[in-house]
Amino acid sequence: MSTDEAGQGGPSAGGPGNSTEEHGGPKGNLIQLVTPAGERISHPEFDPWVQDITDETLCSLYEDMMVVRRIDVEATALQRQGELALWPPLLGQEASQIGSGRALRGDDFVFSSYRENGVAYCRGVGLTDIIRVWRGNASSGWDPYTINMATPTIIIGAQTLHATGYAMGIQNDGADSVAITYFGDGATSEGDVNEAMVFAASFQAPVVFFCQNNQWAISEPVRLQSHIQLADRAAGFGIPSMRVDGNDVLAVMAATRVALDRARRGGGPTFIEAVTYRMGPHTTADDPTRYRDANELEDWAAKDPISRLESLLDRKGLLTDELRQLVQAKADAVAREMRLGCTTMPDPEPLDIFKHVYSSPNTWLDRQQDHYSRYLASFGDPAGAVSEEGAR
Ligand SMILES: Cc1ncc(C[n+]2csc(CCOP(=O)(O)OP(=O)(O)O)c2C)c(N)n1
Repeated sequence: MSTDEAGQGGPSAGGPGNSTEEHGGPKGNLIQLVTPAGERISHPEFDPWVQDITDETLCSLYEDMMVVRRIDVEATALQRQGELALWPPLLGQEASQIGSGRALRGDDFVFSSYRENGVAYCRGVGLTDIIRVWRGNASSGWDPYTINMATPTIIIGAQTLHATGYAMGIQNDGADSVAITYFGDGATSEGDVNEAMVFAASFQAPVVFFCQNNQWAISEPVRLQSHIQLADRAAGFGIPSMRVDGNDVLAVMAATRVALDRARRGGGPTFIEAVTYRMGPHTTADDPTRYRDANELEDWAAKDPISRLESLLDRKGLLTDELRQLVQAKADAVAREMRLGCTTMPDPEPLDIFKHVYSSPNTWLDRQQDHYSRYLASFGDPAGAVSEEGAR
């Protein structure tokens, strides 16, 4: 069926080691439409799903991938300069995120973890909204209904339950939109993800489980999470799955479209394993050199999703100086806007923390707010001071 030229290994059946290449484990069919060298290869089953992709669209996919990489670089710099508390880079996962994000319809709904800033970009998120939480200015970055994407879930895997519940709601409404949930390889070991898949299968809910297998869950390699390929886990739930080259934007788009179409037509959930690599640290607080081999990064750098698309564009005569300049200018403009939004973001009022906790009045919370107000007021009015201890 498909070639596995990228040699992108899934989990090994051979036990722990330090490489993410296959070690004798079963090698599933990796859906690939563009090789790491940028050669477009034919795939009878998946080609029809990207037949409409014109040269222009291909260039726009390239632009989006370059822009989100630039967002990542800028946000990392902002963190290093003390403007953000933390940032979870998506470096290396641009094809997985843009390929799937661009396959969605506006009325589909996304439930993601913290790393899907590329998907958020596809949904049209405000650039300041992406970084609001990471600056510590708000407990949530945006109104989910403005872009049909819930704000990121830090609790690993919990968003899969939200997606399944939302998908059951879509089903009850008789709509043909789809919920898609993004999570990592590590999340597949969480109870929440397994429970979400049980419910999704039982109710044939229109939900796509999009797993970005970036090979690492912080310092834990995927082979410790699973001795079979992650895509094969779905069979145990009665959920069809696909294993796609996550560094091939066209293949990811094709696979996501197949899954979305199945869900829209009442065919229930699909599990997609996008085989990719987290080229950066887990977050800016992490140092991956402590637990992974430099050779591994080098191997994956050779399969860089953006270089691959550039090679394809080059083969097609589309990678002109003009395109490069336009894309660079766009990426720089986005980075500038994001930086400005970050550094000029007004600090929140201390009492804002009580907003949006409950939708209706809550006497317990009101009491806490009142106590905290008096504590804050005490700084300006020593006579009415409440001790810090008392305010706790
Ligand atoms: C329920 C829960 N357990 C543990 C953590 C701590 N934690 C944060 S990120 C992470 C690893 C997640 O890895 P993976 O699911 O592969 O996603 P990735 O970060 O690679 O995108 C863990 C264990 C958490 N946030 N939530």
